[in-house]
Amino acid sequence: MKPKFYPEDTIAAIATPPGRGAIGVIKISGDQALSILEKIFQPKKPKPFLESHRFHYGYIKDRESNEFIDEVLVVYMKKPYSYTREDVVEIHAHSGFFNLKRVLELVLKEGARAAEPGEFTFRAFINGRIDLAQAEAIEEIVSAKSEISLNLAIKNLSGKLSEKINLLRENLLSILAQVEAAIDFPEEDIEIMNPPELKRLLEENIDELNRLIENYREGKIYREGISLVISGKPNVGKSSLMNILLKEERAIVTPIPGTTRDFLEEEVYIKGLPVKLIDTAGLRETEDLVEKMGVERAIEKLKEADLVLLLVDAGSKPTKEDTHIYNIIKPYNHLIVINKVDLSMNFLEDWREFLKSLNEEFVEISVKEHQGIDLLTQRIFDKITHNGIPQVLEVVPNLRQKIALEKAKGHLLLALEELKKEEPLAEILAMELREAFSDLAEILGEVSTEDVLSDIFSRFCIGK
Ligand SMILES: Nc1nc2c(ncn2[C@@H]2O[C@H](COP(=O)(O)OP(=O)(O)OP(=O)(O)O)[C@@H](O)[C@H]2O)c(=O)[nH]1
Ligand SMILES: [Mg+2]
Repeated sequence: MKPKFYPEDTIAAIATPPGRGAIGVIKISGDQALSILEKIFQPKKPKPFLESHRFHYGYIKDRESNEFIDEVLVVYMKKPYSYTREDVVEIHAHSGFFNLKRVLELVLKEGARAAEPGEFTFRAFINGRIDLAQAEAIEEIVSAKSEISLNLAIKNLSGKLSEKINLLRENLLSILAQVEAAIDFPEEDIEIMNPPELKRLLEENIDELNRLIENYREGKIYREGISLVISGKPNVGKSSLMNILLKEERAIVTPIPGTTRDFLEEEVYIKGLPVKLIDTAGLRETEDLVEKMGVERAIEKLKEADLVLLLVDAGSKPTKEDTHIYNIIKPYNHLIVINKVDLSMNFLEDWREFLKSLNEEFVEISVKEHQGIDLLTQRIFDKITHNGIPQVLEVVPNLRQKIALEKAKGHLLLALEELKKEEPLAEILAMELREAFSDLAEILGEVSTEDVLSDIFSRFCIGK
């Protein structure tokens, strides 16, 4: 949507997703919300007025045709105690796209305008009920891909990130106050500024910014998930592993090497992490045109992997070919998995030695006997989250916020540079501090451009 605010418009939309369901909600916000409702709603028990924040039972009727439209519950939320801080009405109707569309059309006929995506939340932001970081948190709640990312978004909605940013801004303001005092008294500027003390304060705040930026990296894993590529020679059990991780027979498994030709992608959760699992064609030199293309694609897929599982077969000795494949995988974040340890004729010792000589850690499993799979998922989790402990992340910025944090950090680093000079200039320090301050303000939406707002709110669905 264009992030323009048309406060005179009363807006309306279907707020529930399309498809079969028990109820569907139509939301109206703006000055005319109540009067529109009064035109189309007939309470079962007529009342002199519709009490705010109470459900009322009755019927939606078209006053022109006197047509009965639906049996509903309605709630009116008098401003400012509503989502948008405007008068808001919700009509809880029977679900079903055509029914909801009919009620919405009636609402529009009586004077509302169809809302743009995110326009309700945009109003909540413009009317000062939430800041920009909280508006983004609402979108993140709606689109959360894992419970952990949902929890993070809820924390941000409750204002955790905003609090942190405000604290940082207060810190910067008090540093700025010192520097500005020095500008006012140029004779004693160095004493007033107390460079070692300023340096300490700046470093403290840079550390804090670094922590937040680092949290972004961790949070991203939960927010967007990771992609896990299963790679290795033909017939080592890649598709079998894919199936066992998915807990369904998704990929075709046969004893014939070269079974999987194209890659297969499926979503699964590993310890709460959203994971895109990718099974690929076995890597080998081949004359078969289709298989050759599959192998090329398998190698191509490595590039998008957050983690590559290199699967090897305990049933055969490590060979030159294995070294060759290992060298292909090596540059990527990888974990080596020895499969088929159940085979009585196995070369497990050779593999252990081979991998130890390469200084590689590995996990031993048998897909067939369901052995070592829990350990494997744990190791996958550890590899992805680095420290392996499911961190209790308090405050996690999103990409836009992280970029603003990095910009702020950049200015503080420049201020630090200036401080290290023999005669640091208070004017330069003040300028960098102000820049950093305004980068932080951007996070909360106090100085956002139309483009930024447009980008954020266009990600919302209609009705939110
Ligand atoms: N003994 C034993 N056999 C296994 C194990 N895992 C897989 N297999 C067998 O190994 C054969 C190949 O398995 P797949 O999963 O198709 O192997 P793949 O790596 O996907 O093979 P391609 O798609 O040809 O590259 C099948 O006969 C599986 O039943 C295991 O842990 N132990
Ligand atoms: Mg396969």
